[in-house]
Amino acid sequence: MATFRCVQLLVLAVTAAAESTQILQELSNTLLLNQLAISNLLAERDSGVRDCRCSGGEEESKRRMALSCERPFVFLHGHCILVESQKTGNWNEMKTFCNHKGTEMVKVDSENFMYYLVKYLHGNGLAVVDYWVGGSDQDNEGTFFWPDGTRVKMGTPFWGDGPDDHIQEPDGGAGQNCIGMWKDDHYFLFDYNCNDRIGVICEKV
Ligand SMILES: [Ca+2]
Ligand SMILES: [Ca+2]
Repeated sequence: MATFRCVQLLVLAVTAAAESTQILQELSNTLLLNQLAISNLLAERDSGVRDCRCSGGEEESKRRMALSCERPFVFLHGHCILVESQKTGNWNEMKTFCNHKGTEMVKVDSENFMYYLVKYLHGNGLAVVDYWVGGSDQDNEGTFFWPDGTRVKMGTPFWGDGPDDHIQEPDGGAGQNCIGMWKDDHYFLFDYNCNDRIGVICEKV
């Protein structure tokens, strides 16, 4: 009888231990899932997805783009970009460079994106040359358009000013029809002569 009681107690102990193990396992799984969720949120915050104040469809589109944006491209504040600092060329040559990679020259029409873009250049050893971006007024002097046909926003905070005259760009008239980001003026936008030879920033669209 004593032996049977011992067996009963042993079974109860084993059962309790098994239940404890299961509870611990469930707690561990919950912890792992929470950690994963937090790391995903942090990654989204850093990439700018969570900062996208856009409709549900647009946010889903940005999310898909973030997932498909693979090296050498980087996902930066809702844009999948490629910075080319080694190869330089005139505006048309560098437009072709981007097009051959299935991309367009970058559109910089959000101050937040511009902030993260310039920060990225400085933080990754890329603040070494000027860069072409997608805007130009080649087709209609004085009216600049991005590759997607939208108007380039003028004035502050996008456009820089000349170091000598302090007149805000664009200032080149018919002699300067292509937009670049000028290193020496903190990468603000400038209208350049389209034949200047500088780097380029491309963007998947
Ligand atoms: Ca012009
Ligand atoms: Ca200019």
